[in-house]
Amino acid sequence: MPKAYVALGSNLNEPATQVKKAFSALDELPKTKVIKQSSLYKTAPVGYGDQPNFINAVAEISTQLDPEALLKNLLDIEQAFGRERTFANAPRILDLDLLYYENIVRNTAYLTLPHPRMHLRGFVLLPLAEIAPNLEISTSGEATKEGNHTSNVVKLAACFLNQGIVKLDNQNQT
Ligand code: PH2
Ligand code: MG
Ligand code: MG
Repeated sequence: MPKAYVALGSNLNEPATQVKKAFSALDELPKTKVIKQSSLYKTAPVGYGDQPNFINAVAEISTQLDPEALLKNLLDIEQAFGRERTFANAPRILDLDLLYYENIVRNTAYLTLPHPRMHLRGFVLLPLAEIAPNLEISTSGEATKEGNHTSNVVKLAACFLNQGIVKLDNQNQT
């Protein structure tokens, strides 16, 4: 079955609880199973800084949904959790971003694959490196035929150590 990676993020209404519930919601999607889940990470907000810290994590799933159907299902889960869309990078109950789906490249208005900014985000790279250390990801923004540079996710994650990202252990999951 095709393999995909999904980034989870929350910084409202007990974020750790939201992210744990979201792993279960992913596992309950049709034709989809969660294969691996990263630890939870407490992360400082990136972009719009005046908001609470986030809990971030990454899931590896296997799915028979095509990428567009999977994205639609992720957006439906966000809605079911009560996500309200106000402004870009606003605080949120749940954000589910489709990072990577097999080796599929998409550049449509609805979906860009691989996710064009994941190589710039420590809150994605550290949990991703934990569960998929051998993954090579595009670092050229958009994966085009020419100039598609890739780099190993562990090497990329190393650039973001000591930047306000704390891996939570099993005793300390908030
Ligand atoms: N998501 C954003 C913008 N900034 N910062 C952190 N720490 N975690 C996120 O999930 C996050 C963010 C846009 O989706
Ligand atoms: Mg996001
Ligand atoms: Mg999103």
